[in-house]
Formats: sequence, C-alpha cells, structure tokens
Amino acid sequence: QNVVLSGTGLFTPEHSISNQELIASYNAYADKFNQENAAEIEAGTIIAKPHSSAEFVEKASGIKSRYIYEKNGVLDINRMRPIIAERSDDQISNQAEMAVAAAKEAMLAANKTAQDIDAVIVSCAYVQRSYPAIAIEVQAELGIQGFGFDMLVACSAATFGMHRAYEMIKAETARCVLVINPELVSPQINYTDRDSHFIFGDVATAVVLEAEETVTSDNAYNVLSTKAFTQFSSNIRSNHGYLNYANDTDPYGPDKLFHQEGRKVFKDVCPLAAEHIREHLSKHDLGPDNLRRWWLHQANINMNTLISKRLLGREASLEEAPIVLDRYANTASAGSVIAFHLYNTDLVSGDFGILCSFGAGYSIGSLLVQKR
Ligand code: CO8
Repeated sequence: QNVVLSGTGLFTPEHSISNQELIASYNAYADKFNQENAAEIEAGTIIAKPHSSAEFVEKASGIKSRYIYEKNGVLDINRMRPIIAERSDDQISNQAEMAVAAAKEAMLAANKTAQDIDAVIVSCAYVQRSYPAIAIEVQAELGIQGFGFDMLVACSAATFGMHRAYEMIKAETARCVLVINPELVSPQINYTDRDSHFIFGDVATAVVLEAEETVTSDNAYNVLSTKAFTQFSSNIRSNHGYLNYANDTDPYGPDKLFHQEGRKVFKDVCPLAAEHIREHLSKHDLGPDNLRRWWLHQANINMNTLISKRLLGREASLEEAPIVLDRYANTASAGSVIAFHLYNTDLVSGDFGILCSFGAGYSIGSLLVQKR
C-alpha cells in the first residue's frame, strides 16, 4: 500500500511580535528588576539581569518576528505572559480551535470531506489538558468517524505523528489520516529569561496522508519511507506536569517552563541530524545532491546552514532549504511542515525532498518524499 501526502494546512495567528517590541519590553522588565533588587545585586546575592538585543537575536537565531495566539499580557512588564481566559467545558478548547482551522485547509487541499477521514492524530509539544484528547474534540468538531489520539514528541511531534499515520495506512488500519500540530507554545515561554524569550512562536499545521488509490489531489507526494531516532538529553527540558500538584514546589517556577543549554543542543544535534539524513537517503541509494528540497526543522538558521553544509559540502540555497523562522520563529514541531506548506508547489514529478525535524528529547524524525 503506497502512502501519499496529499494536502497541508496552516493556521497563522493574527497577532505578531517583532524583535524590537519584544526586546523593548524585556529590557524595561530587566531595568525594573534591577532597580527593585539593587541592594541584593550590590551585595552579590542576586545577579543583575543584562539587556537583550535585537542584533544578537537576529544573528544568533535568524528570528525577526513571531506570531502569537494572544499578544495581550506578553509585553506587560508586570506580567510577562499571555492572558488567555479559561474556557468552560462546553466551549471548544484553544488548541482544538487552532487545529480545526489548519485541518480544514489541509482537507480542502487534499479534496477530502469528513467522511473520507478514518483517524485524527493531534501531535505537538504540549496539550492543554490530559483528557479527553484534543484529537477526539477535533474529530467531533469536524464530524469525523473512526478514532483519534494525542501524541507528545516535542520538536519531532509532527514528523513522528506522520510516521504513525504512514504505518496505519501501510497496515490498512486506516486509509486516510489527518495529522495536526496545534503548537500553542507561548504560555510555556519564560519571557523574563534573556536566553530564551525570543525563540518561539505559535502556529498550527495539518497534513493529510492517504492510501494511493484514493488520491485526487494534483499536488501530492509519495512518502517513500520514514526514519526516527531518539536519544535522552535534559539539555532541552520543561518540568511542567501533573505531578507538580503533589510536589509542593513552585508550579510556575522557571524549571517548569521551557529552558535549554542552547550551545550544547546546537553542538549535539547538528551532527546527529546530518547523519540521520545521510542514512535515510542512503537506504534509497540517494545522496544529498539528489534532493530538490529540504524542509528542515526551524529552530535556528545557523543549525540549518551547518547541517546542509555537512551534507552538501556547501551551504544550501534558500531555494533548496527554505527558511520560515525569520517570520514564524521556532514553532516547536510545526516548522518543517510550515516550510513544506509554503514551498512545495514548484517541484515537478519525480523530484525528491526530505522533511526533517530535530530537537528536544533529543528526537529526530524524517520523511523522504517524491513528487507524483
Ligand atoms: N541578547 C543579547 N545577548 C544575549 C542574549 C540576548 N537575548 N542571549 C544570550 N546572550 C549572550 C550570552 O549571555 C552570551 O554572552 P557571553 O558570551 O558573554 O556568555 C552570548 O550572548 C552567547 O550566548 P549563547 O552561547 O547562549 O548564544 P548562542 O550563540 O549559542 O545562541 C541560541 C543562542 C540562539 C539559543 C543557540 O544556542 C541555539 O539556537 N541553539 C540551538 C537551540 C535549539 O535548537 N533548541 C531547540 C529548541 S527546542 C524545540 O525546538 C522545541 C521544544 C519544545 C517547544 C518549547 C516551546 C516553549
């Protein structure tokens, strides 16, 4: 049973925050913090907060701006986190709402109605509640029969979700699967931390994968194979979780939010990702030069440059390895899917491309695809 990626969708929040806005707010926060803690800073018991800089952020990451689900509260130096009102049990959840918007676009692109879909996978870095699954809520909203479940694989949630869909179609447990990535990450960002306040943005992506014989979309890709790799590391970590209630620790402490050893991550993950891609291609007797496009994870522009350099012996052009993180920032697992969604229609029949995610876990996931 051949598996085909036949449609994608993207939900982009209406609000955005530029580096300039974000950094002005952080610097005002840092000044206030330093003023309020002047005596302790003087005594050496508290470390002063240094200023952030837009030049550093753009050079170190490639990020210029990010979309945000709810801007209200983020830039308020007395709050430093979004204000998102709690919804009642009979209202649609925030993540389901984002997911439905992206899913509708993907279904339209794949020429699918709710009746055609057998399963819904919601796969992302966080889910806003433990149960019932966001995927089952999405299923109900869209009127889809069959089954749905949630998956968490941090940065590789989207690719690993597509892997599960691929296997389900291969095993004929489903003929058509919707994989959705509602990455509502802004509530997990420590906007008071200079090293990470600029990294992330909110978005939702969706992909339709289906058995070859049902495909009607004229812009579709055969999925030739998938490859996954994980290796435990605490260099990117969030300790937020259901045990917080029983731990008697600060449930909002900085370790409960996203934190990382950025340099170590960079050094560990780039060679792992490059080797992963090389091995995946070699299974098909292909090399990096055979790829028309690389839809890479969007965490840091310098990581993508280094990975393509290791493989090609030169930097990939923006046409070969498109970058979306200048506008979208790091959107957890959705980055490579955004890149695919925005930059795939120009490929011609027979062209090869790779989707590849890499990050927290560590986790690396790839799909080798060929334009039909
Ligand atoms: N402004 C000015 N200066 C700064 C800033 C800032 N904002 N931040 C750091 N600096 C300074 C540092 O203090 C340091 O100064 P010194 O040399 O005097 O100590 C200097 O700049 C260099 O600092 P770093 O070593 O930290 O800077 P790098 O050049 O390594 O760049 C990066 C930092 C951009 C974070 C880089 O290390 C990086 O991107 N690494 C890879 C990170 C990565 O891929 N992370 C994966 C993220 S996880 C993921 O993708 C999904 C997780 C789940 C989602 C979570 C959502 C919330």
